[in-house]
Amino acid sequence: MRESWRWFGPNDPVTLDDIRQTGATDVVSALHDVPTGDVWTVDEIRQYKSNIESGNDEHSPLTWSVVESIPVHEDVKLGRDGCETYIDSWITSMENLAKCGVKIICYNFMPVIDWTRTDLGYRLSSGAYALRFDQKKFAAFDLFILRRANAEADYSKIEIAEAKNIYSTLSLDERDELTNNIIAGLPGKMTDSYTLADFRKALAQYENVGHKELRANLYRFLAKVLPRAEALGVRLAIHPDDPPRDMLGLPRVICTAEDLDKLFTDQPNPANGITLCVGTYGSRPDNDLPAMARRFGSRIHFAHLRGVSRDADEQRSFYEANHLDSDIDMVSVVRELLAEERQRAQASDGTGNEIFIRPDHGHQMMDDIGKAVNPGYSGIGRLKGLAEVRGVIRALSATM
Ligand code: DNO
Repeated sequence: MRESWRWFGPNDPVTLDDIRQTGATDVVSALHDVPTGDVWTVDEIRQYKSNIESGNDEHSPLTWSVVESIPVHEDVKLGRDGCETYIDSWITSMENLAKCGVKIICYNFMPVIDWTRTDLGYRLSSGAYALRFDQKKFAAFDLFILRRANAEADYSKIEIAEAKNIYSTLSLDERDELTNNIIAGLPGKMTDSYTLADFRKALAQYENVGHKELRANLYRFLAKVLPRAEALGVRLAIHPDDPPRDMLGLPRVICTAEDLDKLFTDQPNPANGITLCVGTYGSRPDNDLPAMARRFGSRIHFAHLRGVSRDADEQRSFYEANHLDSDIDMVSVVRELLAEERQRAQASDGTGNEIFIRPDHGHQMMDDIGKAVNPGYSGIGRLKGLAEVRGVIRALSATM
């Protein structure tokens, strides 16, 4: 298992020196400043990589091993005429990364919005803060702030009444904050930031794009990208839609084991793989994470480890719980990943069999509190998650 850590670049308050102290050996990052659709040049990649790896002679070495993510242009998701140019640029970026030795690429295919939460400072009984997705608050945004056309059709009468009630209790600042969380996006998002008016326009573009069309557009993208990836030894790792279901009238197609079956049936190339984002898939009660880790083992090119705790009365709402204490059986997931690594080692020459994991999102706790951190990407909270998971890995490895 290779322990990696997401780094947002030189402005990340959690620095490369901090990462070294966590014991992680690999960095997960992206050229965040390159506009979506533009090529990542070899020079830019090399410079970024050498920045990450510059202290390696004197300190514990860090390697930029995983890209999270090369954004996919909205025109590709929409299947618009001319989107081939954006697919070609994506492929060129991938080729350039491969030239520099970065060969695991996470990406997603979520229309308009990337990962989404309603609360970025949800207070836990311990005093630490977590991220939360509250379905009722989200409905309040959709129905009464965004006022999306035909949104009522997606909610029951009771849900509309609850959303109205919540909306009326939110202060103006809270409404702004909720809006901002959803339309401006969260760190690492691979979509644009919008004003409310632009957001409505972006959603409207998908009027005639349903699941079938979005899937076809994803598969068309992959049919072009995968043969080149395979030739270069690059492994692609699609990130699931977070939360894993349709939202705001948009189709989402990487949410369940069934979605993954469809993906691999259509595009069986071995370079086609997934980011097993345990917390994302686990925010649906019908996703059995240890079973998914087993079933899609050979397709897991990257894993995000984090837990979620769903509300008892509304399973679509959740907060991000401790890495080991959540609705997800993390120990069993890790056991499956270790078993997969063993199998790979036996089947090959032993190289390239390790699975890259990273502690996904951490709580804001202790000295994280009051600091400007990227929501979900605190230093101490993630360190706690990594340390706990590392303990599980060591203990299981000793007995397997
Ligand atoms: C959130 C992340 C996402 C993820 C992208 C992958 O914490 O998991 O931003 O990086 O969706 O493309």
